[in-house]
Order: sequence, then structure tokens, then C-alpha cells
Amino acid sequence: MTSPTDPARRRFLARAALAGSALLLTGCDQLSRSDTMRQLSDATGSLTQRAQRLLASREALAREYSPADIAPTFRANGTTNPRDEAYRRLAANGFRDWRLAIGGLVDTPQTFSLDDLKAMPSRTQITRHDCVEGWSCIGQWTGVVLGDLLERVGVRDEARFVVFHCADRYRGGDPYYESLDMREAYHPQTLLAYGLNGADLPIANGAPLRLRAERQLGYKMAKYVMRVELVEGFAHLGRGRGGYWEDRGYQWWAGI
Ligand SMILES: Nc1nc2c(c(=O)[nH]1)N[C@H]1C(S)=C(S)[C@@H](COP(=O)(O)O)O[C@H]1N2
Ligand SMILES: [Mo]
Repeated sequence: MTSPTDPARRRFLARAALAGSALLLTGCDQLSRSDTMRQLSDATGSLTQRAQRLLASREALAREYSPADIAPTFRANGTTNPRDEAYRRLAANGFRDWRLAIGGLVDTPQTFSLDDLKAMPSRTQITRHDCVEGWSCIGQWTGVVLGDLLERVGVRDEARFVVFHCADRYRGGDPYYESLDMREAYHPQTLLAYGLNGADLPIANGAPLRLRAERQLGYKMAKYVMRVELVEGFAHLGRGRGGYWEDRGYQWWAGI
């Protein structure tokens, strides 16, 4: 055990506080179990502070990195090449016939082509993706701020969640889907992204459009988004827990 006055511990905590994060990772990193445990126990103090800050303000921004931190290739996980027939046809045509549909509890249901989305104001951010399986990766994402799109369609007062319906069935089983609450949906870093590291989003990472919810774990960030639905609750979707992995026991709230 180290004491709070231990100089090495004080230096570690000072560095962690400066960087705004206890786990300093660049590029793609694999955290071994012992590394993770050591860093977590070393950093208990600052992690507690971080949790308090997040609780005090759910509007807090996720850390953004510099171009030098970007991993040479962004790791892909989960579905990396949907086999679904409709998706394959869209991909074969460079997604020219793809449309994002936004409906449910909105004033004006609308569809958007990729060009429509690219013509809207965009945001670019370099962030770290953390997968619950124990890896992380830094990439630069470009896309439409989800809140801007929601403003366009007009969200009705009864809407409490935004659901993302995806093109893929994970391992050929049930369709992948995810959901966010309205505060996370309107967060300034929550994007529907069509670009990764300055190029079109690759199929492996969710082309043509994927969610970025930077304060959440990787499984929340739906790839291959086809339809966005505003709902009061998600009991009628999948097994009723708000997402593919939530239906299989993962936490719905995956804030980090
Ligand atoms: N449609 C869809 N979205 C998905 C998944 C998936 O299998 N299908 N996997 C999730 C998981 S667990 C992670 S970690 C990230 C991986 O994103 P990446 O392939 O860009 O690394 O996508 C998430 N979104
Ligand atoms: Mo993940």
C-alpha cells in the first residue's frame, strides 16, 4: 500500500489530474488485466474526482487528443462486414441509394442521403474509443452533430430516448440496435459520423454512418445506422433492454 503522502503516488495523481484522465493511452492499446488493476488502484483518488465531476455535470466533454495520438489503423470489432442482402446492395453502389430515416416521436419524419448529411455543418474530433473487452483506440471522427439533426426533424415532448437501428445482425442472429437518453443525444460530441481519419468511414468501422457517443463504452456506438427512432421507452424493441448487448446482460448506462 502507498500512503497519500508517498511522492511517487503524488506525482502520479498530479499527472493524472493534469491530463484529465487516469489512464493515459495513445494509439491502440491492449490493457492486460494486471495493468488495468494496478492503474485503477493507483488512481483511485483521481478516478473518484473524475466520477464526481461527471456526476456534477453530465455535459462534461470527453477528452480530445492531438493528431499525433491517432492510431495508424483503427481497430474494428463486432460486425465488420455485414452480410445482409440489402446492405450488400447499398455498399456495392457506394451507398448512393442509402438513406437515413428519422421517425417515431418527431414533428416531421425525414430521410437524408449521405450528401444531405455531408452538406450540413460538421464536427471533427479526435477521441479514444474504449471497448468493454479491454482495448482502446484513438481515431479522428467527422460527422453531423446528432442534436442538429434532431432539431431538423423536431423532437416531440414525449420522446425520452433515441434508438439507432443497424443494418447488421450480429453473427447472423438478432439485429444490432442501441439507444441513448436525450441528454447524451444532445451532447455536443455526440455525432453520426461518416468520416474516420479524414477518409470515408470504412465498412469495418460502420459505413456509411455510425454513432459516436464519446462518453460511453464502445458497444453503445452503433455502426451501420439505417434508422433513428425517437421513443418513450424501448420495451417493444428486441428483448426490451435498449440494445443488442443490453439484451444480453450489459449495462444500459455505459458512461466512462
Ligand atoms: N451495428 C453494430 N454496431 C456495433 C457493433 C456491432 O457488432 N454491430 N459492435 C460494437 C462494439 S462492441 C464496439 S467496441 C464498436 C467497435 O467499433 P469499431 O469496429 O469501429 O472498432 O462498435 C459497436 N457497434
Ligand atoms: Mo466493444
